[in-house]
Amino acid sequence: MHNSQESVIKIEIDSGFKCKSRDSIKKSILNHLTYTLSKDKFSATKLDIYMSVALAVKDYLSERWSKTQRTYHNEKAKRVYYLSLEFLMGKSFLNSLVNLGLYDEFNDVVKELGSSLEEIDAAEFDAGLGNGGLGRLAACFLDSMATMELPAYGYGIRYEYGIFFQRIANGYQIETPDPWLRYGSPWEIPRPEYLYPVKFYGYVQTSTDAEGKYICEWKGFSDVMAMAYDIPIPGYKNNTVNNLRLWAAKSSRDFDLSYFNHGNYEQAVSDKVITETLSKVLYPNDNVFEGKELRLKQEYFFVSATLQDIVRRYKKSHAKDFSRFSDMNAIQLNDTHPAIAIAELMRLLIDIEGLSWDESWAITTKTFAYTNHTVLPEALERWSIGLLAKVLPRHIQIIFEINSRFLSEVAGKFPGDNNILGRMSIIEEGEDKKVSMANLAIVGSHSVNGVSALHSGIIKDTLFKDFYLMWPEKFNNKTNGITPRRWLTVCNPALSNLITEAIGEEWVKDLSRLKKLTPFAVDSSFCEKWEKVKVENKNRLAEYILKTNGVKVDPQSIFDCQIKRIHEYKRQLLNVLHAISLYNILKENPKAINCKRTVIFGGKAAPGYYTAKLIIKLANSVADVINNDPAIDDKLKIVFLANYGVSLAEKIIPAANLSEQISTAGTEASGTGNMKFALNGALTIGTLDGANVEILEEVGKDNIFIFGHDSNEVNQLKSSGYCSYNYYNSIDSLKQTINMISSGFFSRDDANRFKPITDSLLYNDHYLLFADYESYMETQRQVEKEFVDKKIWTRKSVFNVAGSGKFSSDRTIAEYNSDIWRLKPVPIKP
Ligand code: NBX
Ligand code: IMP
Repeated sequence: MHNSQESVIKIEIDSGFKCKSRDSIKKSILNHLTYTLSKDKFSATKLDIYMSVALAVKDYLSERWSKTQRTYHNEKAKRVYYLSLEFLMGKSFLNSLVNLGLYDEFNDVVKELGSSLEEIDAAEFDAGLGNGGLGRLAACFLDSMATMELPAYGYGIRYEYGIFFQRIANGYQIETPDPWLRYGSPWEIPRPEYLYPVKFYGYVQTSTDAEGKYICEWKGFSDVMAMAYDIPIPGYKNNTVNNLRLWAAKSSRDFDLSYFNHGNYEQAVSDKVITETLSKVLYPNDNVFEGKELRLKQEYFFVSATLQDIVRRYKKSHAKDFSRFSDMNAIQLNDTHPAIAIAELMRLLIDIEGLSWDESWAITTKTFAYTNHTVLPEALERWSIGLLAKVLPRHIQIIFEINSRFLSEVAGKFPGDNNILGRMSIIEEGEDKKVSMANLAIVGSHSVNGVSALHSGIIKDTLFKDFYLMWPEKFNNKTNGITPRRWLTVCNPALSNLITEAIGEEWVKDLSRLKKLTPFAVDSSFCEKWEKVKVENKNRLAEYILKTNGVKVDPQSIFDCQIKRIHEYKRQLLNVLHAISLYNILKENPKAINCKRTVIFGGKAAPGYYTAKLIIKLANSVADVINNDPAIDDKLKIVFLANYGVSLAEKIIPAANLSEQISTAGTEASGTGNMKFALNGALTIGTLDGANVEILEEVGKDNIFIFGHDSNEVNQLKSSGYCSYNYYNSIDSLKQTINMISSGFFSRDDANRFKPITDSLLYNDHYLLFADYESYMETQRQVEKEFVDKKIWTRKSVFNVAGSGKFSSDRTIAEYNSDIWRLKPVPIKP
């Protein structure tokens, strides 16, 4: 440690919380403007206003943050650490106000100062430190853990560049960097005193000490420093403020003056730049593994700094007695991205703390729990042995040792079965040997969970079948959830208020109370208000669409939304095929369907994912043709909204009527967008995949549109030699649609542009779009019939909200806690 964490203040500074009066708030904002930013009424920009108001909000967070951390120490609480390479936080301003219970006060003060909460919110950059569902789930979990008063910490990387910005130019995705820290973030607190060295490369030297004990030493390494930045995570209307600690890479040379003094100055500066690239940028892949050295180093960098911090905190109360470590700490691994932590904790306990292998292994397996988020084979992390051995020479030894002990156990359990050893081995044999991080995570954890009932079943029956046979008690399900604060209170205040008027405000902390809305579904004056809220939300989105895309959409049309990462398994293409087929129906007879439709797409494609990018171009090309064809009487519009992320989701979801959740059954682990839509009164059209299955159970079959093959039927189709070409040949409208795409109807300047898409559908169709096409078409016709009857639709909309109670991340976190972590809530006194 280069900078002591020892406090130098000897007086008591806990003087209670700041006054929440409008006067104090105003004073605090003006103080920040005047003293922190040195601005006045002649020079304050929009950014200055945002900064000074945000800093005033942070003052309220800071005092609660300190008190929360002090209380955890004083009460020697058991803690949970949520380790994730991604935290998709979005904006913090409005969410902090709502959680602090200061929304109305700030609203008034800010108006008095000549601004508005909306304007201030617009000046904030999203913290986009994640790709999609997995990263946003981590953010929802932080909110729930703080709301439930659990001593919880998020740990991750402070990427200088988050998920790229997406622009659409000529229908194509263009990526530009996301410099979210360009003007600094008012929410983060740099902590230069929390600074840890992280080692890479080098070799392991073995020896025996005076007592004959075998010693391993990591030598010849180079190191990078990890410096902490903290972000406060407030609970909803309690005094808890938990901590999200993100690590930034700093050159270790910065802390070594002689390097600059005696070395080559230019070399010194360029070395510094190279080491600091470690935390520069988030890898923009979603559900795909890319075996890059820099990514492996990111994973280890944050894991190593985090475990050093956890051990430091533990030792403050337990010194070198590690026997209580797993009683005091739970570590949850968000997928396998941080799974190297299992080898790292073993290394710390054995090489640094001097514990035996067996003691260390018992502590490790009792501490770790692993959450799987995908069954897609291309997403599973499998690091090549050569790379791992080069970057982490000690860890590869530890992994081999874990594996050899584990395989002896397997051999004892399944005598004579040699195949099972190969299937369960952490080391995958082959020309280029690989370390299966999923297998390591399962072996090193006491709990393995999937993220929906269906997905957890698939894990047990197929993906991790052998492990389930060996340790059935390790496996469990934790159906995902979303925080009702951001995904209803903050993003849809009008609906939120209407619900509170009807059933009281307790639903915000106990979402199961939404059940009480059920009788209101038949109350016509309530339903009128409900409809009005939705229409107002749609009007706002229509304005936004006009501004960004120049397309005029009818707020009376059905807002049909598919917003998520672009991926073949999510089948945005099936949605596009439907839009073209619908266009063909309307071309033939504009009166054939008397329901107007606006199809809204949003989503980023990984920059290296060729097919996903071509799908974006296709959606935009189809939109161009259809939106400009007067023959269909404005019955159908298609828009692709650029730069989908948390903030855009908060605009779209409250305005949606129809939620598209149409992945091939068995591929989407859970989905969480599906839950956000239902909570905001949209009806789902979906397959029996992921959490859709549970949404169906909660809202009832009359209030959701289910179509297509279920996961068993998908498996049967695939094993009996699925041939998509037969569907093409026998379904006329499908044939017409595919022929239009392949003949250049949507690409007049290059008839072959979309051939890769049509060829892959005709001759492979890995995700069975053709097999589900007819059922999807029929179900969409049913949707139209029901949408034109406003009364019926609104009733179903209310039933969807009433049935969403299960999908609060508070419920999910309560289950993690009672089944896996077993923490006692620690309330923070005012
Ligand atoms: O995790 C997602 C699943 O696809 C969703 O079904 C699920 O609801 C969600 C939360 O459980 N997975 C996901 O978002 N994965 C990634 O973003 C990802 C990122 C990097 C990577 C692999 C996967 N290397
Ligand atoms: P950490 O949990 O050790 O990382 O410390 C986080 C914060 O908790 C510190 O900044 C202090 O505000 C508080 N804290 C740390 N140590 C103690 C202690 O021994 N008693 C009470 N509060 C503490």
